[in-house]
Amino acid sequence: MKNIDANGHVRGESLFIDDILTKKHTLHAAVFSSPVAHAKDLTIDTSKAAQFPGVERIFTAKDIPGQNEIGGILLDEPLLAEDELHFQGQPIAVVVAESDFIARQARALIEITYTELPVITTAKQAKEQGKFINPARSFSMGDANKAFSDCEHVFEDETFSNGQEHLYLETQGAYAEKMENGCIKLMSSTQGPTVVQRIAARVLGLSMHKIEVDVTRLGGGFGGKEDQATPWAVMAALATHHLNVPVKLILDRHDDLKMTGKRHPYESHFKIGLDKDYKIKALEVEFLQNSGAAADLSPAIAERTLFHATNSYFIPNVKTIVHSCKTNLPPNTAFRGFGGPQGKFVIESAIAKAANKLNIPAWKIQQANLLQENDEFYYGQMASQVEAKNTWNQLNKNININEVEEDINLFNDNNNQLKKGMALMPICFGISFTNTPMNHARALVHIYQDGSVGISTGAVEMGQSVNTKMLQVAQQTFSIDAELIKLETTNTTRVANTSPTAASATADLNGKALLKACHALLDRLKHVAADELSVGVDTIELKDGWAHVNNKQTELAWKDLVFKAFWKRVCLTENGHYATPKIKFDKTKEKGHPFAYHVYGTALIQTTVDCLRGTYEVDSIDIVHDFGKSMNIGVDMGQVEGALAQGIGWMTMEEIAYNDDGRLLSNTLSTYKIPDIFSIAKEINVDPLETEGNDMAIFKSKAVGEPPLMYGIGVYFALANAIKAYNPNYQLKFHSPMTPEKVMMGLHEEH
Ligand code: MTE
Ligand code: LUZ
Ligand code: MOS
Repeated sequence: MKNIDANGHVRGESLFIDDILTKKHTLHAAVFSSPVAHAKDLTIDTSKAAQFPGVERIFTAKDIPGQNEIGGILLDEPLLAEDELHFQGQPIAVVVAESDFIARQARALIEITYTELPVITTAKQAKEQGKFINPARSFSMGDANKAFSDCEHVFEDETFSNGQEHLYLETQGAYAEKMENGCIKLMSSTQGPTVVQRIAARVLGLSMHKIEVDVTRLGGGFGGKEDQATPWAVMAALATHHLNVPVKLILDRHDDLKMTGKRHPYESHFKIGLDKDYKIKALEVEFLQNSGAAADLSPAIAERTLFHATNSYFIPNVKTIVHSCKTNLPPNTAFRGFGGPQGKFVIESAIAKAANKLNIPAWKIQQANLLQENDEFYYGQMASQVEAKNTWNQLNKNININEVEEDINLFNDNNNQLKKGMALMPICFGISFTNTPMNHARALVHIYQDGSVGISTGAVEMGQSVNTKMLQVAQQTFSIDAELIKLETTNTTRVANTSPTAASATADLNGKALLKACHALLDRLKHVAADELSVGVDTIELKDGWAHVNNKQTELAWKDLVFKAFWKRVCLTENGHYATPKIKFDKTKEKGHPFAYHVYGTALIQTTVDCLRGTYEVDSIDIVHDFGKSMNIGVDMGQVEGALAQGIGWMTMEEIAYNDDGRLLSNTLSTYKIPDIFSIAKEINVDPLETEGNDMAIFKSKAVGEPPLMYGIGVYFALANAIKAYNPNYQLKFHSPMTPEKVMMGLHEEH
């Protein structure tokens, strides 16, 4: 089935926040934010700005009727600054005016004073000064310390992986309307409608039942709207609450880039130990996460970094620790992979370091250490239905790794200006929110008396086509024409207490809830059909829009059956609830079974570096990916390609830069470059691994949203290998992204 939004998107008819037709008297808001990264003694004078023609009112922290607090995991972040400023771009005031343009002009007239304080921009500085978001977390298995002394080879080094801007096409925004009895309706571009509802209620001092959040779709989220869509919606709600007219707040790109957090940069230190057969016996990693000025989702992201610190390898002795370091940058947040990519970059760096020192290809170490059935992940879960070797072997069958390596060596022997490099990149990603209580969902299904169906779930459509998958679940269960089924908006009054659309688990959680609801309704309809046809209910099947008895089609059509059920006063509405079984995690021991299952895959990346210019191309990426039994291969292939492009961008060209004052330098799309059609691979082959699938996944179709991003990490190492082929003195460094400037320096460094 094609993405059900395809026609609307192509015609420009799909609705995003800015497309909602605003009501008469709607006002527009713009956010005034901190020009400095760290200060105290803030005073705010809005009098000049308030007199600007067309300005209705300017809101500051004083106007907040409830709690000035938007933190989710920790209560450490105000909606609007009071006395202290903690990052450039931190919201201070909301200007509400007749138009967007007026609001933006007026905000330039707001005057503030403050006393500046020293600024911290890197995780290392923060650690040196003892500035942390929360206590460090540490996972371990075996005894790494002791194991190192038995190792034949031990290597250590430092790594850095940079942040990443989400660059969703639709910037952050919301539209708020006052309803009767002091209630507020919020249209928000959020991955977490319940997060917005809960925080809006807290800030306004209202109960959650007075706030309704409605989400049609997002023009991309990528994690950037899991937590950070909230403040803008709450600001619009605050203005509506006071002014009693609708208020729209949409960040322009410049404000969005400046005010919102990004993927976390990490500075890390690893130590890896191998035996004489290149088996990894011990690993120690210290991760320094640059969390920014408030917790946001940092503690959860730090946790996932630890979970993925061993990628798809079995290592018997591991000790990892992560510090969430408090800096004066915008609070960094969820981004596709959620700390997993940062964890994997370090283990892959460690393997590359070892390979380089031992003068063998890294893939030999990777291959020798792949996870096997019943290996224990170092957080206690036993590996099952492991596809690490299967994806590797199938890839090797598709494209012989040895031959590729020989071809590349031959090419490099015969070329001076161009050098090729290859790398393998296996992935293993755990599916479930690592915070076990978040793994549940609900779905509400109405069958209308004419036989059409309306579906509401907690899933938010953000381009990943989750609505298409939800429609497929209902369509396949009822066996009716897809035209009869409609996906409703995601709305907190229809489906409450939702977890955000995140962790790649949305289709699983909401799909399983929906499946339960559909089965309950199907069962009721079968009883009605059995009654109508005077046969046993076990003989009934609903197929292709008709009731069948013992596999023979009857005269009873879906629509007539539904109407008869309605006439018999059978309930045609059902609410399904699903909570992932079996998962658990004990934080006091840091052990458990946190994931429903893991997604595996292996990629082979080939690159060419132009050693005169320092430029490069990704020639090809061959992947064998574990989709389980994909329920929509078109959609899933799209997810692999999109994630891969983002992974390549993160590792090669996307370079976030802050100066020492905490000012974002890469604050426009001319200074922050994301991959285009020319910079992703010239050839991408994605081969689905044949498997039985996994029962914990919806229709055995595994989660696909985030894992393939991590194939992009291999591009870094393929490029490093190409540089090495040109310059034998090149000392492998683990400092991403691998920009052409870095390639150039690597090509010509002397040691
Ligand atoms: N695909 C598109 N087109 N747009 C997005 O914003 N977000 C990604 C991924 N794929 C995203 C996307 C992220 S970060 C996640 S967690 C998953 O989709 C969430 O959706 P799922 O749980 O339905 O896979
Ligand atoms: N969000 C979250 C996530 O709150 N918990 C998670 O474990 C997670 N994992 C991936 C992406 N988002
Ligand atoms: Mo995705 S980082 O879980 O929104």
